[in-house]
Amino acid sequence: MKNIYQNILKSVSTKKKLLAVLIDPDKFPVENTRKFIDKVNVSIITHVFVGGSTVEAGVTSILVAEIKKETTLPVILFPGDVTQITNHADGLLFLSLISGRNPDYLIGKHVESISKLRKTQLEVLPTGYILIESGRETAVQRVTGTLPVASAAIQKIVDTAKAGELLGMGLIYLEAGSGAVSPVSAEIIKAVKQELEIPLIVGGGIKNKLQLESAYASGADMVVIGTAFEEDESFFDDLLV
Ligand code: 1GP
Repeated sequence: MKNIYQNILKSVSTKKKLLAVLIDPDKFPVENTRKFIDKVNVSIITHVFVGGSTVEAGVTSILVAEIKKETTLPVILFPGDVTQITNHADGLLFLSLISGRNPDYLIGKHVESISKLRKTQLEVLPTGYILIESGRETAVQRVTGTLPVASAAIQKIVDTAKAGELLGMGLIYLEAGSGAVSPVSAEIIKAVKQELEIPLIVGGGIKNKLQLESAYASGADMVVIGTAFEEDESFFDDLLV
């Protein structure tokens, strides 16, 4: 039985901070899996996310199967599209882009995914996904055709997160976008956390331990980092258990 969400709740209640490494199948050579996951296994990383805005069909499935061979950490899909759903993973972030007003990414893709999801045992994690402006256009913005919320519009971000919670979502994800120049600000994280009962995920543009700790201190329960590991694997050395 999968219990990814229950374990996240347990961590939040015991104030254990969570860290997910994001692997983008579009950029990650599958032959590097063992070497990369060996480093993940001796770090403070608690979850492996796999996904990207644009990934060739079939590639995710092969990569996830390889990752599962190398780690006991939960592997969770963070899909940009329905084609990235694979039963090799443990769970799926069922993301609804609640900062945007594109019906495809609010509910359309979800309906499309059901015939595929029915054939899997994935634990589905309903997640309110909020894209926050971070200085330049992000892949999520481009692919979804939506605008991020202005980073100064803190009340709007808080209200969007709360609306997601009241709609029954189990997680809220504040996203600055992969490779963002600046991560989601401490002020935004604090304001959202204060209002939420459900766990808060923060990602995008976090490149060092200081930024990671700042996100945690502001109230992030889980942080997601992709680019910093892609660009320099020595970052793992700062995050040893
Ligand atoms: C992107 O939040 C994730 O969806 C991670 O972002 O690649 O900037 O770490 P980075």
